[in-house]
Amino acid sequence: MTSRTRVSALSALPDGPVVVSGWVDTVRDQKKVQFVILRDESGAVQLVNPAIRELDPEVDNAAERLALTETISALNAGTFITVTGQLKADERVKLGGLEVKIDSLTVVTEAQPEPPIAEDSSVDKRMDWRFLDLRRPDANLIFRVQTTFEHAMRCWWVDNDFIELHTPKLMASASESRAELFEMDYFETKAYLAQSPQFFKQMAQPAGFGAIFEIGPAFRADPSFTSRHATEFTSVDAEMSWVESHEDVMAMHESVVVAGLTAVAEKHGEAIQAAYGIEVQVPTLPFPRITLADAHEILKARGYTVPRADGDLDPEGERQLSAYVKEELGHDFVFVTDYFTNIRPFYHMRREGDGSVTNSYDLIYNGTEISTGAQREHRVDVLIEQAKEKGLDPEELDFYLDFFRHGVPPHGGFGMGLARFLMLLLGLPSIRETTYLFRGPNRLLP
Ligand code: AMO
Repeated sequence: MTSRTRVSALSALPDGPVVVSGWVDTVRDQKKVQFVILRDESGAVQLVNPAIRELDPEVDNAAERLALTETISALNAGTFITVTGQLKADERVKLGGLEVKIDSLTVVTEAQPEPPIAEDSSVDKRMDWRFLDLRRPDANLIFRVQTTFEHAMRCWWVDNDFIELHTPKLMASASESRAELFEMDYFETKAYLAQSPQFFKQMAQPAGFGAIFEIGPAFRADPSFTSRHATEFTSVDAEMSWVESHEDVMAMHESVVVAGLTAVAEKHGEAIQAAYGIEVQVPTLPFPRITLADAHEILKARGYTVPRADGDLDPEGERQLSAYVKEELGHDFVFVTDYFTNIRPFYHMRREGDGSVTNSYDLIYNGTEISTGAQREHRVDVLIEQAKEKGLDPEELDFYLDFFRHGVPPHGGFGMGLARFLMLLLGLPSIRETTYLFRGPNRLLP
């Protein structure tokens, strides 16, 4: 490792010699002076070189200085360089109030002269050249925010005695439904990519783990081209024993979200404001709760009738309901509870005394669904009936049903899309921006 100083650390140093490394952002090549803006993962700094344009015998080290001037003139944006120079604080320098006067410059790897993307390139073009797109400081920030958010959620769970799991993504059966299922050859048989860790996170309950979480990949063969769907996404999941209803799951869920957002606001609030013009709001507890039936009434009163015959909220319904909650309750989040049985999977527990609704919820954030959660049905005979009713073959589910045949506590949990959360937090138009490498029906590269 060279003893380079990260750009963000320069301001704490006294004037004097430094080594900085990064890529060339821009070059201003004036006759008498050259300026290079150098970027690294932590920020940008101005480098300066008093240029000489010919061999002048009056000047010390004229040959070296002429060579340096010519090297700088030939630098392409994107070229990675290492510079040794003299750091000097100077209030007049707009960029950070300091600059580095170059003593020597090494071209480490050269970039081609024409960058393949510009700031106004289409999102698809930018995704083709994602590694260059990610050099934008505001793109870099997204993944710093993601790191902080995940870390804070993980800390919350660890502090509350949850066990972290890594469940397999190769499965012998569908985990959510036969729809949107990736099938693949697996030696003499077929395998399926996990649509969620649903079955295996539930398995931790009869395993006696008490409470678990997982942050990992999930796959959906979803052919749609919306701003919120990917064929591979990172799913944030939790599951815990001894819940009395979905209410206990929501209480855990909202605490985890608040822990994540508190850390993001503290660490990145200013940077997010500067990059995206958004003030990170740490939501108050508890989040509002509205039943799905009431949500329909609220929307109707606003002049919007949900078009879906099955009663599920469509994207416009979610937006309108969020707008209502924001106006009336000043909250960015809303739990929509008591989903109708016909639009929920077989493993959701139905309401005692009213089989038409489930002990379940969706969490909506700034107008879009980010999560589904529920209390699970843990009585095996009821579970088998519900599976049959949903057109599933209990024999295919036998390995899962076994989890409920040898003692299991009542339990519940949720799944939450990480990229969706970040998109809604930062007010970005698509999860393509908040996924490191997006995967969609026509994107497998890079
Ligand atoms: P669900 O299918 O609603 O529930 O998924 C949970 C959350 O995962 C995210 N998500 C997606 N993100 C990007 N692209 C997709 N194609 C995609 N599909 C889902 C969303 C969604 O709200 N097992 C249940 C959860 C549970 O009950 O614990 C499940 O997977 O943010």
